[in-house]
Amino acid sequence: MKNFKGIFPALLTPFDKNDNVNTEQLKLLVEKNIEQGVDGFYVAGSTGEAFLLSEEERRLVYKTVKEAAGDKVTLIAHVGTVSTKQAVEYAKYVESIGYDAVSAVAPFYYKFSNAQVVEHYKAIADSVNIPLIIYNIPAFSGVELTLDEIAELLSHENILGVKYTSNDYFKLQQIRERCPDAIIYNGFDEMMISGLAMGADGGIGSTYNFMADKFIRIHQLWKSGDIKGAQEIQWQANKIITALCKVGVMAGEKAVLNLLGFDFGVCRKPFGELTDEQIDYLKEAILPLL
Ligand code: MN9
Repeated sequence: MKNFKGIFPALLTPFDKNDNVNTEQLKLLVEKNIEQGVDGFYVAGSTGEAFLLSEEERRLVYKTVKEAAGDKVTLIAHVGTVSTKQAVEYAKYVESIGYDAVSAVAPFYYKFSNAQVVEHYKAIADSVNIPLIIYNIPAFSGVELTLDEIAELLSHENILGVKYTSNDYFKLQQIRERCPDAIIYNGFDEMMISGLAMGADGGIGSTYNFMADKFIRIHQLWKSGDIKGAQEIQWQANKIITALCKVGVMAGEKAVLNLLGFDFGVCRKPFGELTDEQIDYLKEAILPLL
């Protein structure tokens, strides 16, 4: 089994002038991040605008990243959808093209019961031979599984861990204590060291797309016991994340990549395009800190 610990950019999806997935740019980003030393990628998640992609486009993103990364790093495909059937279809597809794991946000919109959400996860885990990582993001999904429910899922032989995107770090620590073997990813980049302090094994994050080096360093310093050093870089990264939050995180990240020479286009509607003033602001606020 591949290494699941460490730093995993949640890849953005580039769009070209005609609003089609720009596979060349996606490959370039994958290559650049591998050079920086990331441990793997989280593909077609929230950051990748998964819910704004057609089925065909999502499959194209999975395939493109696999082609670019080969077997060099660990690949986790986000296969989450509202429908269990559809999530299982994506899971089978990514398994067939060589992904190392699947992950899924809880099914949302219809306010399914937690018992239904648990069944959804088990159905995905049972459908493939690669492990499943639960994507816990209550602020977006509206689903808050209890500690007992998360622990029950993590006891399933094919459920490996949880991508934990929440401010409730007490709960992260409780998951760690109950499930010592689970892989736990910190989800909010701006609180990476909080996650590590409470027992996370690494992080999956959107800002890593263009500053994975900072998070690799935070993780290394943390592991070597240099907490002060890790904190210093976290604070630097947070100046950047503060600027991104002012304009919209994903739109801002694409704009930063464009300023760095990529051609990532803009986020899909209903996300809006940034104004020239916003892009100038990002240029001044972020580029000197990279
Ligand atoms: O889970 C990302 N969450 C979302 C990962 O995109 C909703 C994070 O990387 C955040 O984008 C980042 C900025 O708040 O921490």
